[in-house]
Amino acid sequence: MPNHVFIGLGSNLSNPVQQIVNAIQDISALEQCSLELASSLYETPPMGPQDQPDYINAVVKISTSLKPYQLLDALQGIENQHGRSRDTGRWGARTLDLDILLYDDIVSHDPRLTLPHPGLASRAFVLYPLFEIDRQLKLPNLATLQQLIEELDEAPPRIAHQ
Ligand code: ROI
Repeated sequence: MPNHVFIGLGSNLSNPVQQIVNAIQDISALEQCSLELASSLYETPPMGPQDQPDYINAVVKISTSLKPYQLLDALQGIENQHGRSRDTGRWGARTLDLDILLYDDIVSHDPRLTLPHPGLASRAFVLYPLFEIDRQLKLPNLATLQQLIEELDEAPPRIAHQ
């Protein structure tokens, strides 16, 4: 399984801790995917509209022989199994959101799959869990994680106790 991929997980509806624990299990059970690392679960204030519950966020690293779009389809299948509704809008509450953050060092501007993920560099709820699992991570076209975290000027999110 030659390709290394980082996936961001987020949930703020229907028992978010359980959603994330189950989603990590579902990702490890995907064909041609093997789970390498999983971060802690973080409790994070909502970015965007504030009239929604706090989120649970995490990041996992997998190795896979699925191509980027095959993996994207598989992850959207997991979101759908978790009852993800797409009508709360782009910034609304959700049972499960799975984002491909990095796929090897691919840089892509395709609207269906932009890589690295366009929110990666500016979101504390992504950068801190990523940094937890890979302190040496080099981002294509971007600064180091350490630099991005310093630029955030935001305290680390709290780790959720399960
Ligand atoms: N805010 C946080 N803290 N975590 C998320 O995963 C998240 N996802 C989203 C928006 C609505 C942008 N806000 C978020 O899609």
